[in-house]
Amino acid sequence: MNNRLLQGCCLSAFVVGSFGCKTAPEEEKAEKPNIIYIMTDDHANRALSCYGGDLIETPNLDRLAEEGMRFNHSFVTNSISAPSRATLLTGQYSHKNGVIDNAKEFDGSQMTFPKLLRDAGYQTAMIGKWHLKSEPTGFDYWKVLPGQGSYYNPDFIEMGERMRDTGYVTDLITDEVINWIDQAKGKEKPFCVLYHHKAPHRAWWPGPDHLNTFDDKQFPEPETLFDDYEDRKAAEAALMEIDSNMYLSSDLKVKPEHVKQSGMYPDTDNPERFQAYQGSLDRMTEQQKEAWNEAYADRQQEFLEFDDRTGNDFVRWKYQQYMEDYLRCIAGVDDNVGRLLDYLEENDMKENTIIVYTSDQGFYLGEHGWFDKRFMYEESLRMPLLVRYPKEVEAGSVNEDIVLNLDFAPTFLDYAGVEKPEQMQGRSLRPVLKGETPPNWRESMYYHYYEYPAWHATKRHYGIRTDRYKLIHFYYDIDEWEFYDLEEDPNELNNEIDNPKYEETIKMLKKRMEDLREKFGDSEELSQKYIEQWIESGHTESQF
Ligand code: SGN
Ligand code: CA
Repeated sequence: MNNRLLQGCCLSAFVVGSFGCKTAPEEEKAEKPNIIYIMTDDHANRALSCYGGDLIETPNLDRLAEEGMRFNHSFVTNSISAPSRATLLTGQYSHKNGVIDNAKEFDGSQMTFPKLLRDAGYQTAMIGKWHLKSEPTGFDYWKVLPGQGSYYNPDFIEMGERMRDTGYVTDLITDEVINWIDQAKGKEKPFCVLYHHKAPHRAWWPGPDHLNTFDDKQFPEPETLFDDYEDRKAAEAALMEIDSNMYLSSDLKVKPEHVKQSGMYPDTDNPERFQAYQGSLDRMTEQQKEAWNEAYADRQQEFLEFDDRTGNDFVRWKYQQYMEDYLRCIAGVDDNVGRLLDYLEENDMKENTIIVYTSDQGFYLGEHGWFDKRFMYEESLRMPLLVRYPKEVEAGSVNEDIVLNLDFAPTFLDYAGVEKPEQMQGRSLRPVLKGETPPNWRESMYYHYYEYPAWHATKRHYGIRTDRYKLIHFYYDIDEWEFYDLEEDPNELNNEIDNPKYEETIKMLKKRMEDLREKFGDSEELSQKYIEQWIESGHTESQF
């Protein structure tokens, strides 16, 4: 037995409260790293400069990439919020942890990594967007947004008690995280905090510090802004187009009276949306509102003066406003992550703290003409993933392995010296982070999305992705297969499912996908069961 293994044994012996070789608490603290897991909501890779995006500079997130590892093939297994969060906690696919869609409640009695870390002597906290309906379990401290939360002066639930804080959500969540770490750092035990932002989730309301950021910027348009969805029936049926599914009021911040004045009401907006817009404004203090109205005055003018609000130029204008707001929210995240990084440096905590930066899934920034996520196409499948841990991760390294949100739980347990429970379906990234990817690392990933009919009308589908190919099956009220050669067609515009050239590859992928379904315990029967449950609970229509 080598030294590391021996150490591991001692640690787990101590952890389970056994006898034999006990480690002193101070020693244990020195050995076990602190863990800070940062997750934003809907942050697309293209909106980080370290991923080569040309939309925004993110100097603080880039610091993590420069001082740690950047992953280029980090994927979500079900591209939507609550399922992604349940997978993070359990290390299991949605059909195993039960949260297959945003409507499901997380069963908090399940095994989760925070519970296991706590048992292993960690102090644990969960701060920010939770979105799992049931109360958080496994945390010494939690303070979460109810549901999706609000951007301005948000309500929080702190250990069961509801309150309203004054300020901007990204700043407030960061304050709480720094405060919690500040008291946790003096204790004997290492800590793990889940630091979950609401930003940059729809409806993209930027904070007071960034109301005028990008005022003069013209954002480059994605090549596929005017996609015609040829040979892609599910894409065609989706309701997430900037053109026809983005609201002037609540999404684009055009005042309801101006929408009415333009003659575009009631065709393109509705009273609920007006209310949503007004509701967000009503949360603001007088001072916040004044700053907001001043910053958004120009947009009202531009809108009212727009010549033809029916053509492609108007879609382009909407895209520009969308990018302004979305990226302003990201700028707020970047500042706040910077604040946390500075705090860690000032407090000598950089070396012994693992920091992970990721998002609950990716997002469309105009690709295919869209906003939102859900599809297994690249922009929403991919998540940013940056990991800094100076002790084991080479600064400035870049990784191309396929890694999944299933892997976080096993990774954190590995660092804490806790054995991975059998039911966890991911793998520890620790060797990958060390630059020693095991030879039997996964060569493909399995995906399954369920929430339909529902928001944005994204049909149910499952699929497989390798480093080069992607095969997707859309089912339920459709039976469509899609196949993409990502090397030839990175924008996924050419569905090659009927191209004889790929016949063998497609056959091989179908087989591999069946193997993965079996390995992970997914099946047709389960898909059917979930459809029945969904319809029974009254979800029969889609909205946007
Ligand atoms: C809200 C949004 C949707 C979004 C879902 C899920 N509508 O319902 O656009 O797809 O959240 O997002 S909104 O008008 O209320 O903003 S998720 O990230 O939480 O899954
Ligand atoms: Ca999300």
